[in-house]
Amino acid sequence: MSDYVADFMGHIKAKNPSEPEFHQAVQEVIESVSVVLEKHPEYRNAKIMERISEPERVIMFRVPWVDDQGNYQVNRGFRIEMNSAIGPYKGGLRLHPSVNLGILKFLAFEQVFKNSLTTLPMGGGKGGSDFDPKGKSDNEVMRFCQSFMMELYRHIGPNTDIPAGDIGVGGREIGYMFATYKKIKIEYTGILTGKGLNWGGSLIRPEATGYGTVYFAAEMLATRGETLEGKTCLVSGSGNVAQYTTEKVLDLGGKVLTVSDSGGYIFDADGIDREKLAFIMDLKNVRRGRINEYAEKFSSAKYTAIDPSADCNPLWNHKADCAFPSATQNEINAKDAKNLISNGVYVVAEGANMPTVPDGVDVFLQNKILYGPGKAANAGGVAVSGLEMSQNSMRYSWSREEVDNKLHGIMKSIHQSCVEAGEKYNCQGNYVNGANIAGFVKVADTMLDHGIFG
Ligand code: NDP
Ligand code: 2IT
Repeated sequence: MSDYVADFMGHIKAKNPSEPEFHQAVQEVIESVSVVLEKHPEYRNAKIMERISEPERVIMFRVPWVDDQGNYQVNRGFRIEMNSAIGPYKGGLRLHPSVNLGILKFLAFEQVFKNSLTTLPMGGGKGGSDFDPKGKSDNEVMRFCQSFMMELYRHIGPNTDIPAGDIGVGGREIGYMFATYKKIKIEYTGILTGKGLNWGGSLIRPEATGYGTVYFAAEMLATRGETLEGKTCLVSGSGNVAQYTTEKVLDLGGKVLTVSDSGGYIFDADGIDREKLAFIMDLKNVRRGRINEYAEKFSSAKYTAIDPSADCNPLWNHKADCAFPSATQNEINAKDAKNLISNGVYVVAEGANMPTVPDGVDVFLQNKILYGPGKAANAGGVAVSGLEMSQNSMRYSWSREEVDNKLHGIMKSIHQSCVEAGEKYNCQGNYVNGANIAGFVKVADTMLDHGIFG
């Protein structure tokens, strides 16, 4: 089997050059599911891994727009329609200067397994652009979003492909894109999730990823008879996922010591309370400022700039019980992972997608900590997107409590699926293998049912 895995990865790398993040995501899955492939030759005979790692469709397009000075600008837009075996393509849109084909392919690939774990009928996709929303006016963001949707509208639909938010895409961008689609198609329909409450959005969708990640951490802790009460937590990022992770940690009696942005992080020895969290939400969502302002406002906090070229990130070098990486991919390297362990961290729940490099994952697994990988731990966001789609189809909306209960139930079920897959394939306690195997089997069985076009 190790020959098969090596040959398979050689082929992936040759066929998808210069896409290291995609290689990384595929490598993790093939390593996890190799035991399943060994036991079930039908998956290998039907070339499931070869097919699942090839996007069904990749759309790449020019996004021209005019800035506030009247200058023409051009960005590159993408939508990766990765896999539609179990439902229409579903996944977010990322607007960040680092966006490229390989990064979106890794995200779309992860999304296939994540969406499968949610129990809801959603295939996997991802899209976005190398447009940088930082420093842009609302009007510039609107013109960009309109131009982006003027191409994307041809490829999406409520039963075809339903994008949502990710880094750099929140309620504002979804609003501009939704209105553009409606204007072109003369159709009021759920083609995006993360919509505003007045126009088809679901309660709890903004909160869902962060809340879900904390629910997942609580489930992992429950396997050791523990709760989040009194636990100290390190959170990275200060966007959507970090904010609602912080809120739910507070709800469950924990204490968040850090948040960050791409410039640096703050350490608040007293913990981020609700008033301070409200300050962060206003700073990041309304004023769109930098996190160093937090330390200027609250004397209990210290700001430290992060040097991306340094060999480790000082945020991960503080005494704590739990870590919730909630910024971006590969933000925890092997040294950071060792620092976390030596500082007493024994719960890592990934709000971000693939925030830990493979050597860092090995450190967590070797130390047998409670490590919840992103595709399981952060699936609450897309799960509530799925619930938003259900509500749109019914022309109805559920209460906050109803959606939160469903989210909580889904996170428990994802945790249970990971545990059961781990037990079945003799890797108890390994949530990486558990999540990859459980997510894979449902999609793979469907692809078998559908034959060569599956
Ligand atoms: P936001 O845009 O709301 O916030 C992103 C945060 O991460 C910001 O604080 C940002 O800092 C920081 N960040 C982004 N890129 C980098 C980078 N290259 N280096 C350092 N810091 C960075 O995004 P979200 O909170 O929505 O997303 C965060 C993570 O969670 C991503 O990995 C995303 O894929 C994942 N995720 C999101 C879901 C959702 O529903 N939104 C669902 C599941 C996963 P700055 O402002 O300085 O750029
Ligand atoms: O990575 C993710 O799961 C998301 N960005 C959310 C996708 C969605 O369709 O809600």
